[in-house]
Amino acid sequence: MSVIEKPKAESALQANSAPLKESTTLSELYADGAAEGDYRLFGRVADSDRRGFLRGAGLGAMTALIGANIPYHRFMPSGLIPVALADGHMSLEGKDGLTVLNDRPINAETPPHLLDDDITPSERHFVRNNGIPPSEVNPSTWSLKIDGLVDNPMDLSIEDLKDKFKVYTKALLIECGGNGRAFFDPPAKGNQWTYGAVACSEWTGVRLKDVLKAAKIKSGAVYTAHYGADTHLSGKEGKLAISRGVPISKAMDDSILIAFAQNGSAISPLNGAPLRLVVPGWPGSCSQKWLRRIQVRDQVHDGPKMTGKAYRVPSYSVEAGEKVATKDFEIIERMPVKSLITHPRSGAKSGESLEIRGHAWSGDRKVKAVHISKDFGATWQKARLQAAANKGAWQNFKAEVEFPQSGYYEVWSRATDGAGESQPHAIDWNPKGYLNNTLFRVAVRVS
Ligand SMILES: Nc1nc2c(c(=O)[nH]1)N[C@H]1C(S)=C(S)[C@@H](COP(=O)(O)O)O[C@H]1N2
Ligand SMILES: [Mo]
Repeated sequence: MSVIEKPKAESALQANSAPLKESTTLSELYADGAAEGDYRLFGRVADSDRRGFLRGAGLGAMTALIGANIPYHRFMPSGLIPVALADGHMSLEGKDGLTVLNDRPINAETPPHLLDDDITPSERHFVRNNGIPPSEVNPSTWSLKIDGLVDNPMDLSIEDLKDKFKVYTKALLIECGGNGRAFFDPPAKGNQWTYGAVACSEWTGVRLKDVLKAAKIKSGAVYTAHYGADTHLSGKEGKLAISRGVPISKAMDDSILIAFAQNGSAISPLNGAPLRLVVPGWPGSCSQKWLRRIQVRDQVHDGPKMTGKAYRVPSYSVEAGEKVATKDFEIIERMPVKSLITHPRSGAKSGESLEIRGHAWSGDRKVKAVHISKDFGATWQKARLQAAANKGAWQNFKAEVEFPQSGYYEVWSRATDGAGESQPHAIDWNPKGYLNNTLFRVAVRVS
């Protein structure tokens, strides 16, 4: 195989070699052609020994994008767009039917009708990546470090976790703090999640609480700090994509797992294999994937995406579009009460009666009732609401709706939690588009 030519426009690319913007998508990178795209994305990391093939960090990034090793990578020409990624049609390894919002890093949500199962299959669990996932993970050599403000720091293999601690399997909900961001006006920057940055898989692992107890937390401990094995989009050594934590009191919650299995099998690579945290009901960002280290701190964590405006909202309600000083932001803790209709899908045709199905949740709280309306909120009927499979899981609901005549209807769902909070018709705008829990609507055509 011959060495691939340098891209025609290389001098221009070099002249213009500002660091890649985090928001640049694959399709944008490849807009000028394969060689140019590859050079932009992988070229600078492979530059030192640039023989026209992918290697090193460039290869790692490519492997992560495809979600599999590339056995013949040494023959893979630089400038070749893997057909798996070609034409902007991203087929995500191990995922089924997800809508890709951003391909660099990979972010994909699940259409509501594909979330109909009580337990979300791994192929349908959304993906939210802030950086580049590790390209090689080996569960048998993986280790988790527990350190910081503890008397008994530990390095634990996955086998150690299984041997030393009680293993639990729980259905646990993960929802991204930015789920629903697409509906903010003026728009908020970031992934334009609609409804599907939420899932409830069954996770198997050990309780964070038990592990922290074994590490013997010292007095004065305030917060955890979570670290994963993914790398920053810039490729800079030691630069973290995201590192968040929770207050120690929250870390002691029975429901939080350090998980090594998802739905009875290995964790999906894009969902953090081989080890991740699952902190149900709090912003998904607390649930560190590819988990390598948990540090106990004597102050609130200040890692990437803990400070500034990330996963924070103004501490008072603001006008749409208003500028808010950074000091007026506070960390998001529990996610608000919410419901999702998973059957029928919006736009469905129906006869005179229709079964409505969905899920409802409210971070750290029970949902007390779900109400359904077929008349734009004029009247509401109570849905049959199940208890959660366990604390930290969503609750399923069903309702039978009768339509008086043919025509266009909207079916709305509104959950109310144990503290009496209900989903609102509209929520206060916030600069980064977090916590959108407005009531859920599907369109139904009755004929
Ligand atoms: N290491 C690591 N952990 C991470 C992230 C990440 O980018 N890197 N993203 C977080 C965010 S913002 C969310 S919403 C959840 C999403 O989990 P999922 O991708 O398994 O759906 O993972 C969290 N854990
Ligand atoms: Mo998130």
